[in-house]
Amino acid sequence: MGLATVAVYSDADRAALHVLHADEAYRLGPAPATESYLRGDLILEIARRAGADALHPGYGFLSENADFAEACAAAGVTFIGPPASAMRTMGSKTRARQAADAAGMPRVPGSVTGLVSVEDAIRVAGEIGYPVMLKAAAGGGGKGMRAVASPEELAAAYAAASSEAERSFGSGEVYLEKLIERPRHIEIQLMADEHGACLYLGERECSVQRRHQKVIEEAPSAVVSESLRQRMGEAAVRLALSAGYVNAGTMEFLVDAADNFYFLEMNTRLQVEHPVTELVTGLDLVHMQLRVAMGEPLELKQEDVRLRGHALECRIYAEDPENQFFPSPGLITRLVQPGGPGIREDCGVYEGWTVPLDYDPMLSKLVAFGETREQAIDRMLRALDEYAIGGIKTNLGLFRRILQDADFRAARIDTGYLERLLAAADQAEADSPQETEITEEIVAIAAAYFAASSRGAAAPANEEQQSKWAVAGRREGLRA
Ligand code: MV4
Repeated sequence: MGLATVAVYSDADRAALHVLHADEAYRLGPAPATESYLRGDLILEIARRAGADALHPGYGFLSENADFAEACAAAGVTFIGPPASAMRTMGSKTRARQAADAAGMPRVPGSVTGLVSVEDAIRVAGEIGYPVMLKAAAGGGGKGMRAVASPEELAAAYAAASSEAERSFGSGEVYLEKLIERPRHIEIQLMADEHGACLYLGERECSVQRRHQKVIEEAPSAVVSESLRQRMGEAAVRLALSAGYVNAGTMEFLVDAADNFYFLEMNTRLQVEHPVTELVTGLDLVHMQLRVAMGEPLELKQEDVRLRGHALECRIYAEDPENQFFPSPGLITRLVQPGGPGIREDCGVYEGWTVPLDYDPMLSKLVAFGETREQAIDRMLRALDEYAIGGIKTNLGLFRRILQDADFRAARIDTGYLERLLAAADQAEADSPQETEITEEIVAIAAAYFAASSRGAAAPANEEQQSKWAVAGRREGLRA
């Protein structure tokens, strides 16, 4: 588009990759986000100094902050995102549930206003039936959430959820939902313009997660039929239009074993996992966001949106899988990045960069595309083999385990899948601990083996292939 870019950075990010890429960069303040990336006033002061026409809020930080969107408008800077009013409607889960009802969108049974007392909670839970889930109206991402199996547990859970919500979000408002067992987490990507058009751009399967952090996302979902996609997509478009939504957004759903779908909440920003949607739709979502923000109408019609192939994203983090996925920031001493057919890497780091401990330690998003889910998985495994990150601990090894797991390959996944896989691995380790000491002798044997195997043919994946190549090689050798 030929647009110049202006980056902002905190002291911890002085040499971050986004700063090196931008045309200009300005310091915000010290590392803590409250003194830098959450300072809307400083950000808008820089926008004014730099002469920026528009601002992309990215993910996290102020990206879903309606007051900030309004402050941008007041400063004459176009906020690349939805109107503040739509952000406010969706920011309150109870208001979003009321909007869902008004738009005929299926949602999880339960209350659509905050609970006023324990007695109120007991009454509502009795109506919808146990087990139930208490949730924070201002929440999202699992904070202030409590599953409750019986009326006896409800009073304590209500007090705990409400005080956690108060501490985390400054509002103790909680509401009740029926608990959906072993759900899948599936979300619909939307893009709306200022002229009343709204498209659904297919779904993403986000069930592979740990502690409410997504680990692998894919598009399309292996279990969503064309008919389910259309029903979810059309319901999502109806709700978005009724909320006055504009720009990119995502509606999250729980889908149960019988393919019932229930609206959960809406994310009023572009999401980390948007590349998998880009690969299967062939669309550039950020480009569309910019054009929509310039007031242009969407050129596409819904029937022009076609899904092709399959895409997966692995979220690569600086964390230690051997130590409860504890963050592992530090100096990246070596970085070998994969490439080739069907591989896209959206990376935020470089060799020689020190991953700061101040923020979420996501390093990179490795994305694989294939004509089929199986090809996308195999390409991802090949890319993971090529990938090397030195100096820090990463979760790269975890993806190999998941992508080789029979349940994952058969798409038998729900939101509890990864936690079960990790628990099974921990159990196997406890049953037969692998604590072989790496002695000098073992190192010598490994070195000798490596030298011997790399002199001959490298061990190929399958023996039949090996013999064919070996035969061809011997024939060439004899000819020479
Ligand atoms: C639920 C649920 C089951 N029943 N609501 C977790 C985060 C928040 N956004 C919604 N979450 C859930 N809500 C009802 N009524 C199960 C979850 C849930 C979950 C949802 C999406 C992705 C991963 C999850 C992991 C555990 C629980």
